[in-house]
Amino acid sequence: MNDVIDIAKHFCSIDLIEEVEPIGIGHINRTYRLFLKDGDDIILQLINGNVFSDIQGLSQNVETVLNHLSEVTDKYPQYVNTLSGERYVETDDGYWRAITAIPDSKVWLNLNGNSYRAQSCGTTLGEFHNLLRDIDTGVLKDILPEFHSAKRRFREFHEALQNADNKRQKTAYSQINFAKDFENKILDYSNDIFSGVLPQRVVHNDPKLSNILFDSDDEAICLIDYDTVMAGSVVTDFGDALRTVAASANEDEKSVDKISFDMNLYKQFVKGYINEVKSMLTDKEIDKLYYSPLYITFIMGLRFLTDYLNNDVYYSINYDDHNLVRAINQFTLVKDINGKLKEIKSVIISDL
Ligand code: GN1
Ligand code: MG
Repeated sequence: MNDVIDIAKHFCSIDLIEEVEPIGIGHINRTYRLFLKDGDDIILQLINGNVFSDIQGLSQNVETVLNHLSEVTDKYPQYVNTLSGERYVETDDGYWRAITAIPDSKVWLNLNGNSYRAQSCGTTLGEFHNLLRDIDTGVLKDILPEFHSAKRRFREFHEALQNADNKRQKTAYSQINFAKDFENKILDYSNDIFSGVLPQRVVHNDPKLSNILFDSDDEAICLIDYDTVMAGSVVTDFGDALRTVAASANEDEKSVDKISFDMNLYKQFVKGYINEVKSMLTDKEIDKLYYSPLYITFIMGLRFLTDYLNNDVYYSINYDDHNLVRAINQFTLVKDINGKLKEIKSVIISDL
């Protein structure tokens, strides 16, 4: 942990540091909590430079959003500059940056049917969209172009397929076919949401359940992990949150019979979300909401499958077939959502 303490010294006085603890379950960055004697703990992160090449743009986006939020609420963390006023510290390993920790908070990987928490997640995402509606999206850098575009993700999938070794192609045979079967439908929807008809807004782009902090009363406090905040459509955030909030099992679950889309959790989430954004959403956005949980879950499955075919170069893995397990998991959820689309649509209409 010595290397982390060496970095921590740039953000606070070394005498204040009580303990350093690795935290988080992110697939990409490395995260630590610095426990400080004054109680104002700090979250320190090493940014993965293979994924985030524009560190300047990334930190500018995060700072812009957190500064804006801190003007209107104290629920969100604040950006912590180094003691000499820099946004991050550069080392041989990459770039380190810090934000304040939210005291007495915790995360859930699965809601286990808890509908109160599901509604609170919806409220928190809606509030996030609402609180950021005044930011001019032009000031945010597009640091991960076409992040949720199916066009990009299918392009990468087909490239991976061409280069993948035979063994992995064979093992992933059914998932590859599943992806191809959905291709046209997914591309059509992607075209609809990214062709410029929907308003550009500030969106989170990774509002999964484990990026929502809760207090001890089961109330969601705020969203964390702002690295993917960019201009985009709130429609994809809606689906991305539900991908995990309404999933009966978490993203790494291997037993497919445990994986389904929980309609009750879905309904509660929608209630919370729509209540916050009712006056802000346009008819075109509302129209597109219902298909988004399927779309984003599919995109995530496709990305895991692509990484599996690429021999695991993007997401960190804990065992050999981890990315394939994740892809099977997400595609299982897609199948279940697909069968429930009619009801999914009717819930949104009844909440408006
Ligand atoms: C990645 O690193 P993490 O866990 O915050 C990914 C997201 C995916 C997510 C899947 C920059 O997020 O897009 O939704 O894994 N982030 C990036 O759990 O690719
Ligand atoms: Mg993330």
